[in-house]
Amino acid sequence: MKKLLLLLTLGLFSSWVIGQEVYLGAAEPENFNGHVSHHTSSNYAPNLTCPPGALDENEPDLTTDDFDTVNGGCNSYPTVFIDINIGDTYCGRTNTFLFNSNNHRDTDWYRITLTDTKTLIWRSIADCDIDLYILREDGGCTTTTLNSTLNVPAGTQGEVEYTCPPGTYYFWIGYPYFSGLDAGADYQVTLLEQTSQVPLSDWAVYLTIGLIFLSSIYFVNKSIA
Ligand SMILES: [Ca+2]
Repeated sequence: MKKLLLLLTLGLFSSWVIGQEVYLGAAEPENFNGHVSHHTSSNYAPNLTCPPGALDENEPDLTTDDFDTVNGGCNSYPTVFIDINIGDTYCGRTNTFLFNSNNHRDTDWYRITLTDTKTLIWRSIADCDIDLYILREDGGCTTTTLNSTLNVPAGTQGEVEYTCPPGTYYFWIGYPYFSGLDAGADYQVTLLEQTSQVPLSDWAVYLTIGLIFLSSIYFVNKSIA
């Protein structure tokens, strides 16, 4: 019964996202034509080490017929997310596995609720190719994809950015394919806020220009008097 509910959830979710021309699902879709052999280039040696202060995703690699009970987001039943804060870095893993003899991938969903508008950056580097998405939650698992970057190569930093009004947002990371990564790979992902504060050095320039301008007016007036 539990598996049936999960499959129903996956089926509903998959058909919705295919209609949106993005695919966030864990199960390999029937029409998937990605290049499975395109994953981690042969000369790339996994080398990520988790930086000090980073948080642990705490999800073991999924194996045959496993449920994602940590952060499978809308691919899990019931849905489950990791609530992330701005400035957090998570060290995690992603992999591929079989579920009901079908190809599946681990998808990791992080969530934040904003009370004011912020420009957020979803940045990652991984020991395998990855996809990144920023999604707006429009009610449960009805979502709108706001930005994405696909097939970020292993060992390369990728990021997506979006100016988010108040609301709830999902930040998605996962392997672009559904097989070929059963041994799993490490990733690091960070949620950052883009600030537009004027650097201190720029203020010094503006102040100098202002003083020159005021001095000019003073001396012009003095010479006329
Ligand atoms: Ca994971």
